[in-house]
Amino acid sequence: MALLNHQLFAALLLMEFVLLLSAAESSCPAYAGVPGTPGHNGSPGRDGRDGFPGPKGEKGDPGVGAQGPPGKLGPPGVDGPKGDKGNPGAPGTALQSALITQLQSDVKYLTDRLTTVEKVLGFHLFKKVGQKYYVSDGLVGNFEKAQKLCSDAGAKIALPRSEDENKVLISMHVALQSIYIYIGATDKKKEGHFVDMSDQPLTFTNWKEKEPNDHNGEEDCTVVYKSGVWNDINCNSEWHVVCEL
Ligand SMILES: [Ca+2]
Ligand SMILES: [Ca+2]
Repeated sequence: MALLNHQLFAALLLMEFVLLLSAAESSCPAYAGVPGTPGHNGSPGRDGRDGFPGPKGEKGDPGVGAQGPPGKLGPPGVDGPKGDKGNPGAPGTALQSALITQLQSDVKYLTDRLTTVEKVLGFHLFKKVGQKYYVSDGLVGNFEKAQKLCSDAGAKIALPRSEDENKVLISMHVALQSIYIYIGATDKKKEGHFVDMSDQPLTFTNWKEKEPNDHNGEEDCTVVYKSGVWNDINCNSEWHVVCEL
């Protein structure tokens, strides 16, 4: 019975559908009716699946980073070749030239004095008077030997040029225990005309009374006594040798 009702209901529903369809297909226009109000927005749908990877993008601009700390010191380089000689310097001022000349003079003076002092220190006995040194090794000889001993030492045979120098030479007698000391004055070239070893006239003399007397015509050399007075004497006699620097 229920199945029959159901079939009947379906048949009626089909007839109504056919009638509606034929009405729609007829030439007679039908009234459209008033549109209904829009319905409410529905709830958001579910998230879609991930899409496929897009194309590769363009290369970006260079980045601008902060400068890093300085690196470690590298190993030393190899010495380069020697440079060319420089140009001559500008001429010095007059003051500089004067200063250089003075310094050169001072250096020469000091060098000469040092050379003298080194020679002095080569002798056992020496005494200083002014800028002069009297030196001796206590040797004895004739005048020719006396000259050679002194010249071999880069010195000259002693010759006092002043009272002070004569006094200091006398003081050598005490140390040498000598009677006479040869001094560099002779009249070999011209009798009675005593000169120094450079043939220059003597600027200081201290002859003993009645000397020089050229005793027996054989006295052309000179010695100094302990008292400081001078006497002409035979050049072959042997006396103490004192040199001067
Ligand atoms: Ca003489
Ligand atoms: Ca004499």
